[in-house]
Amino acid sequence: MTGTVVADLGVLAQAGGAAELTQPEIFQRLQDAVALNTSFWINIALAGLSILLFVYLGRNVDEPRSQLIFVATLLVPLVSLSSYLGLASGLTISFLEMPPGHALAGEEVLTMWGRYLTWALSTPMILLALGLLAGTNRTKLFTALTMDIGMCITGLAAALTTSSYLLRWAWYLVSCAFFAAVLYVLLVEWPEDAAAAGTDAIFGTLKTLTVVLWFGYPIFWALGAEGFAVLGVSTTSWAYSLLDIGAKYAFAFLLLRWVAANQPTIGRLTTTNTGPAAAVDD
Ligand code: RET
Repeated sequence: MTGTVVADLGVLAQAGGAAELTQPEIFQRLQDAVALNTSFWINIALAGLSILLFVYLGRNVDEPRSQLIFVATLLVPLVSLSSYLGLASGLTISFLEMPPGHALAGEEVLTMWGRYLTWALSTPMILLALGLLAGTNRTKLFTALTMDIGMCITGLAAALTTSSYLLRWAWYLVSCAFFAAVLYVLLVEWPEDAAAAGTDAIFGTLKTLTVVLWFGYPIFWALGAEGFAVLGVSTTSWAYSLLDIGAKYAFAFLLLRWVAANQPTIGRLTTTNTGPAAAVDD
C-alpha cells in the first residue's frame, strides 16, 4: 500500500463491517477530505463557466446541423455540472467493501460511482458531435454511441462489483472491449468520412485530443483505489477531474468555435442511413 493510499484512508475508507454510512455522514467526510472535495468543485465552477461561454458562442448559429452539434456539445458541461453536484453532495458516492484479492480487501473504500453513470450520458454527446462533424452515416453513429454507452455501464459494473475481485476485472475487460469498438470508429471510420466531408483538419485535432485523453480514464481506473490501489482516492479523483477539463471543456470550446465560424461547411453535409457521407453540392 502506498503512502497516498494510507493518507487517504482516514476519511475515505474504514474497516469492514461498519454500519452503512448515511448521505449526511458521507457528505461530512467529504468536507474533511479537502483535496477530494476541491476536485469536484473546480469542475462545477468550470462547467458553469463553459455553459455560459458556449451559449454565447452559439448566439448566431442558425444552420440546423450546426445547431444540433451545438446542443450535443452544450449537453456535455450541463451533464458534467449535474454529475459533479451529485458527487459533491454525497448522493452518488458509496463506501464499498473490497473483495478478497483486492489491495484494500476488507476496507470500505469511497467509490465515486456517479462518475461512471453520468459518463453514459456525456460521452455519447461528445461522440454525436464528432460524428456529425465528420459527416458520418447513421450506422456508424449508432455503433459509436451504443458501444460507448456499453463501455460506461460495464465500467460502472466493474466499480460496483463487490462479490469477486476477478469479476471486477472481468467487467473491466468487457468495458475495454466496448472501448476498442469506439476507438475503431474514431480512428479508422470517421477520419475517412471527415476527409470526404472536408472537415478533416478540425476533426483530426479533436480526434487526437479525444483518443489521448480517453485512454487516461481506464489507466487511472486500473491504478486507482478501484483497481490495483496504487493511487489513493483523492489522486484518482483529481486525475479524472483534470482529464475531464481537457476531454470536455477544452474539446467543446475548440469544436464550437470552429462550428460557429464554419456553418456553411457543416450545412453542406447530410447524414444517410448506411451509405457513405455525402456533401450536397451547391
Ligand atoms: C472505465 C473503466 C473500465 C474500462 C474503460 C473505462 C473507460 C472510460 C472512459 C471514459 C471517458 C470519460 C469521459 C468523460 C467525459 O465526460 C469505465 C474507466 C475502458 C474512456 C470522456
